[in-house]
Amino acid sequence: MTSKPNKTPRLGFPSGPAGGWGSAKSVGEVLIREHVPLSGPSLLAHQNKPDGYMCVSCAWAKPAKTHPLEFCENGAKATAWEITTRRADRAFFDAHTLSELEAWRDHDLEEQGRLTHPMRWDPASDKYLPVTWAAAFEEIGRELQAVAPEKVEFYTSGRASLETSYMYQLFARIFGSNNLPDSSNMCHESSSIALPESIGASVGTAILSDFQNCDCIFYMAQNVGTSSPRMLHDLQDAADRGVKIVTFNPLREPGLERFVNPQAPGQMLTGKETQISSNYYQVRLGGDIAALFGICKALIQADDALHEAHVSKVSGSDGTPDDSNDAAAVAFAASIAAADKKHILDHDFISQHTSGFEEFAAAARNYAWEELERVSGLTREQMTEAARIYARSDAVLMVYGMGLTQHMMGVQNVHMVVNLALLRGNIGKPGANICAVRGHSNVQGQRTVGITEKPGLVPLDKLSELYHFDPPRWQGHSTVESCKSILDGETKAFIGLGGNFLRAAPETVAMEAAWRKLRLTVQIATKLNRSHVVHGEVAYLLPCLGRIEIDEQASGPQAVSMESSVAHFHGSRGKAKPASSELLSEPAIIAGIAKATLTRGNVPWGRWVDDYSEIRNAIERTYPETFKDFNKRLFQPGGIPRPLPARERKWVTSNGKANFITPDRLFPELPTEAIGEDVLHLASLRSNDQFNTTIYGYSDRFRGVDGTRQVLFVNPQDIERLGFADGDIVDLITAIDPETRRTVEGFRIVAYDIPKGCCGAYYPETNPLFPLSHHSPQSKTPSYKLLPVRLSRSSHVPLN
Ligand SMILES: Nc1nc2c(c(=O)[nH]1)N[C@H]1C(S)=C(S)[C@@H](COP(=O)(O)OP(=O)(O)OC[C@H]3O[C@@H](n4cnc5c(=O)[nH]c(N)nc54)[C@H](O)[C@@H]3O)O[C@H]1N2
Ligand SMILES: Nc1nc2c(c(=O)[nH]1)N[C@H]1C(S)=C(S)[C@@H](COP(=O)(O)OP(=O)(O)OC[C@H]3O[C@@H](n4cnc5c(=O)[nH]c(N)nc54)[C@H](O)[C@@H]3O)O[C@H]1N2
Ligand SMILES: [Mo]
Repeated sequence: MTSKPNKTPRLGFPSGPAGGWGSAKSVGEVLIREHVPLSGPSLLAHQNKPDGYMCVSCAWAKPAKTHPLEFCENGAKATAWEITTRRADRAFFDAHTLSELEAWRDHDLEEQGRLTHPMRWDPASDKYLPVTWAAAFEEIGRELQAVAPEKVEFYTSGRASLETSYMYQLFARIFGSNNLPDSSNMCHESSSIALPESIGASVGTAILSDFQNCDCIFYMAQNVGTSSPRMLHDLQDAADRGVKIVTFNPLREPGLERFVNPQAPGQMLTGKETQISSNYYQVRLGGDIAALFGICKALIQADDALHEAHVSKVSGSDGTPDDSNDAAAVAFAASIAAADKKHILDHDFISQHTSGFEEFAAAARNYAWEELERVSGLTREQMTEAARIYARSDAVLMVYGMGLTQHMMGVQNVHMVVNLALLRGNIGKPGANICAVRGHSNVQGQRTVGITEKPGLVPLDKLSELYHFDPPRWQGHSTVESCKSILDGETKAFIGLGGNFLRAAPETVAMEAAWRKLRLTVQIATKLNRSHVVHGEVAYLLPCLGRIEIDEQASGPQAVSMESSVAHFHGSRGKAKPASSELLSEPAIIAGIAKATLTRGNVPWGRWVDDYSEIRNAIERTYPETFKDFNKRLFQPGGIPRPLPARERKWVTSNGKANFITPDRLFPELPTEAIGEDVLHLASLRSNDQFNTTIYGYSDRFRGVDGTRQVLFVNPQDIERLGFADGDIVDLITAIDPETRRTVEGFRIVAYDIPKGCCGAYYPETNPLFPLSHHSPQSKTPSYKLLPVRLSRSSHVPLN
């Protein structure tokens, strides 16, 4: 299986546009690859439709007026991956020991297909053997009862439904633990910290109609063609209306440049492409704070110039600018005035709604252009050009993704996005808002119903009143903290509701060693992955229904719900026959474990499983405003909008204002050993043929890579400077904390259009390089988009 030879890698072929025939071909191939029966394509017609099922891939908005087919290439891949006819069944687990499976690649493990039956690891044979659900619940309950609550981690990956998530956090809290780390800790946590401080919202404020009402989009650090392809429709419509799409991304990402709508026959036949990005700025990794400061500086200086000209006119002088305002700012101001815009900064908005402007403006004025150029990798002209586009636009939408959040200064990155928006009142009016593009299909919603390690974000008193227990008030573990606790040997038990924790988290090598020492690992999953194969002393693998499958309970087929990236709740009804008759739903599994474990609380676990509308009633009782008439509105076309005060310019911050928050530096402080001519900054990236740690295949057609994932994208001048050639095989070595040698081996250098000093390679292959300590101190989000590394010529053959 693992020895399956790969075809010779193809690298550097010209990539087509996003969408188009490449996408259609890819959908076809994946349906065949996953042995999806002919009913597969008709199933896809229900994807993201009211009364259909919500895609298991990304969290992008589901419009009220749907396209005939409301799915994309990667949504179809995710669906095929779930409804595959392949099975990791009894025969499979009978044939392989776990030690043997440890040598398998991520792709090969999941490629075995859906898990079919509950299993327990048997130490004698080193195999997962079948167990009954009752026996599994009974032993897990007994094991949990023997551990102190703070020594258990209740992890979730962001696709579990609102119903499942609500039950899960309640179970953890009644058990006595706030250790509810989730994938969001590695993802948009920097937004969850920054946005409340800046605008008093825990999530982005944009909704779908903002794409129709904006006249400019700042598109930062998100790879739409791969990560949320359905958004390309919204971007295409905007571009067709003449909206400027100003992109900031170190890599030249073809998916951000051109798009052919695969669902528009006319466009497919004529090959008509829409240019997505009107301006493309290849900022350095981690250079966004400097770039945004540069744009703000250009705006503030021009505003100063305009103001001075005005003051001198009133005071009767000749209006010549003084030394503090140079000619460029005056020219900028004049061009904006000529474009008939009344002002450069929206001073009315700033004085009425914000706090902290003077300090921020002073910082922007003080930074020297040379410094902003050096750190951002952009020229002053580029930053000024972006500022000019910004100042000429009346409603600017700020869209961003992981390239901003997964940084040491991820929180400050998000503060800067808001600072720029506040300068011209670009929050809380049609077309002007913050769009934090979420990853997993319900990662935003999980937080909304209490999956969080921070007790302050949960209505604990309400839970206590409803379920008669005393909730723990201590601060629980985030993902990074749970890793630390596992590494320290403090944590004894890990419950994983989805995800592939060992591959998604940093510090892979030490984590795997510590993982094996856990007393109990329980994994609730659909497919086999590394976090199941490496396991604790007592280990369970519990297979669950996927969202696309029919979930039949005592009261009939059930629906579940999730929250999209634009804060709308949607119902979802499975349509496919379950992969096996032995699967349980996630709510049923949680209820099973909870009943076997808990001795307190008065939760009607059984009744909830019989009828999920009862869980929704409980959610509504807990959060009456957010989930008003939840059951009644579940399938409302376009979803149920979640109340977002910041959209109405109501700032739920400590001072009741929207806050300019000034970062105290432009770039993270790196230790001296990580600075040097031979050091490159590495970003870990997703290919177009993966969903997180799920590797569908070995093709990244946008970036011109096929047949391999062991590649390192490097600037051609760096390749030469460092004494390598395109195609050379190198090992990567982490440059920080060199006492611990962290390395990954056998990566093929690919010359790529990326700024000098930066490089990129795929996740999770690069995760062994990331030290656990290398994260944002505020959000604890790992700095997955900037790690200093050194390259060394390799004696290893690339794995694939
Ligand atoms: N097909 C597919 N879809 C997915 C996923 C998947 O793996 N596959 N994962 C889902 C999940 S959980 C998430 S969180 C999202 C992730 O979706 P994205 O937010 O798109 O995340 P990435 O693809 O990791 O990286 C985003 C982009 O950031 C750029 N970048 C890196 N560093 C910087 C920087 O310092 N500054 C700037 N300006 N840009 C930078 C990279 O070049 C890349 O284009 O997608 C979701 N959807
Ligand atoms: N270096 C680096 N590391 C990263 C990132 C990065 O950009 N760079 N990104 C981070 C981000 S943003 C994220 S969100 C994480 C996510 O990383 P992952 O943990 O990979 O997230 P998932 O895609 O949820 O996990 C896949 C597994 O979920 C299980 N699964 C699939 N569907 C279901 C279901 O319906 N129910 C259940 N119970 N299980 C299911 C399957 O068994 C599958 O193996 O990775 C993070 N790690
Ligand atoms: Mo994510």
